[in-house]
Amino acid sequence: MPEPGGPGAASPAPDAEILVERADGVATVTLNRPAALNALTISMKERLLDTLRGLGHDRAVRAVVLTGAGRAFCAGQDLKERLAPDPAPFDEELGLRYNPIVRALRDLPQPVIAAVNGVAAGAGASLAFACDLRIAAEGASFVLAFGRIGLVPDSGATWTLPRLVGAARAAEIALLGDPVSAAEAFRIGLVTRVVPADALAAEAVAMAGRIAGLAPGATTATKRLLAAAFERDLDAALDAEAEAQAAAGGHRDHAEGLAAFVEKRPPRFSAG
Ligand code: T3D
Repeated sequence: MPEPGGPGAASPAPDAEILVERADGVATVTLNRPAALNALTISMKERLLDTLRGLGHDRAVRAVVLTGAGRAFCAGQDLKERLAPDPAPFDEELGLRYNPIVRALRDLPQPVIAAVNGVAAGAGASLAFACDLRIAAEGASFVLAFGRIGLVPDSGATWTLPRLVGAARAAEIALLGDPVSAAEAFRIGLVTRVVPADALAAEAVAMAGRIAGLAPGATTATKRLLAAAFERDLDAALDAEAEAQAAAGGHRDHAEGLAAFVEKRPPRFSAG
């Protein structure tokens, strides 16, 4: 039974808007408003941010899966909340809620896998783009729906999408706003795997579990190096790799990895 989101949360509340399930070094975070396609309310965004920040301090968690309950991954901003009297100003909504979530995904020491179970629209797509890896169910799709309601792509989409699929494809996806099917997302490299819907959760957890079995310090350093790759020139990247490798090579997990290799046994890496 997933537990409600937030560090230390314990009592089951299956109606909570953010669910967290921990097992074997993997935390699965589920956006849980299926009747509204997991559209994001203020309370949900605040809970998601708290949850991600809490997971960042949880040394037992080595990898995170982000997914949605029901038939959607996330339909982005809850538009009905925006139509309510006195909606939060856009700069507040982005500055205090969406952007910190995107930064939290980037800053987490653990890699995050988006398990895109259905439509990912608007900021829901942006969340998936901000994850380290994306896998999708066969019926999933990505829609940069912002233009249809007179908005611009936000929550990092104008930054992440060109890096993921290149400038030309990003321009077509963002400017036309047509749905990108899972098959097309795979073809253009937006997702790395497409699986039947009923296999997605197991596939995501298995992938996360493989990451959870690796040396955590080296995994975090790899995430950081990849995240910075497009901001560095080759010389800076080589220097950053050398620095990270010196740290990894001096860690007991490297010695353990070498010992496990020569002893022909699985390594027993540290807890983080
Ligand atoms: O603060 C700010 O506003 C700034 C930040 C902005 C970030 C953004 O995310 S802006 C973009 C917001 N998202 C959208 O524009 C997407 C809106 N939704 C859709 O275009 C479609 O629902 C989908 C393409 C995602 C799915 O279509 P479909 O036909 O499969 O489902 P549906 O029938 O449209 O929706 C099912 C239910 O979910 C429906 O509720 P009902 O009528 O059965 O009670 C629908 O109203 C609800 N729903 C879907 N998306 C949202 C939503 N409710 C609130 N907000 C939504 N975004």
